[in-house]
Amino acid sequence: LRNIEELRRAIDEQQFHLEYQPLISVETGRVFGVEALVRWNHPTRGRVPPADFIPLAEETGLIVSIGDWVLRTACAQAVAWGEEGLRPLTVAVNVSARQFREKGLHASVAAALSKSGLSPERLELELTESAIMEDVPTALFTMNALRGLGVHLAIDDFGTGYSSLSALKHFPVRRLKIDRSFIRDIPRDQDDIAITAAILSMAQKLNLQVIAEGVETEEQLAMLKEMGCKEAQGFLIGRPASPQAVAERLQGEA
Ligand code: G
Ligand code: G
Ligand code: MN
Ligand code: NA
Repeated sequence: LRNIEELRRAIDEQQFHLEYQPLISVETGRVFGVEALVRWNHPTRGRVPPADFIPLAEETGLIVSIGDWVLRTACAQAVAWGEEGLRPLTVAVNVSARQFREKGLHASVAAALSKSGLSPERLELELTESAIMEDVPTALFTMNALRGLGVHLAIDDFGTGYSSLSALKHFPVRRLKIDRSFIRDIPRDQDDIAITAAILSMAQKLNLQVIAEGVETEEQLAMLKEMGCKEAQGFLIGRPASPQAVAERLQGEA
């Protein structure tokens, strides 16, 4: 219970900040976007990993105000980078199952866009497979409404839930993010290679982009490239980093 109070205080006292992890094109190595990841710097406990507070935030509903802050901050940051002269990037924001079910999500996204002035097509919302498969008709309605704002949608942690392939066909998503558990043991694990190949082939037929998450080694990146995976994310490519570090990297790339 003490944790709930601490989480509330963290929101009020703005103890959160965002880091941004690069998303690259495998072919060129160029950064095309970043994923925003929330970080909690607790006044006495130091850095609290998201895995230690996102679940509690979900249970208590506090994720809604945290998520609202994340959306506003990420959109504002994307605009700030532009004002520094960086080329336009996609900014991806995680939306948890609870946030996805809340009626206020659409308004929260719309407000983040209008307050920041970010062009909607630059924002991508990462939805989890389990959140959208829970109630497909409702999910479809919500996703179409979000698309109506002009933002893009991605399915995060893809392969860990049970996507009905027929539902996938109807979802207005642009990108699948292959869960890092399938990438971890590539190129050693033949099953993981087969699963990744199946996702790539299905995505191609459905006209979806695919990004491999959790790429940590050159061998993984080389294998993914050979398999036709066009996008990657992971510690090899870049750790989640401050806005300043992202700006420096992009300036170096330009
Ligand atoms: O950053 P890290 O890999 O430790 O994140 C752990 C988990 O927390 C991941 O599942 C990630 O999606 C989730 N997470 C990180 N930032 C956010 C956020 O801003 N909102 C939500 N809902 N989840 C987040
Ligand atoms: O669930 P989601 O995909 O949003 O989780 C993102 C989390 O994955 C972030 O917390 C980020 O720190 C973590 N992450 C990103 N790249 C890697 C990687 O190469 N290896 C591992 N183990 N974790 C990663
Ligand atoms: Mn994610
Ligand atoms: Na993921």
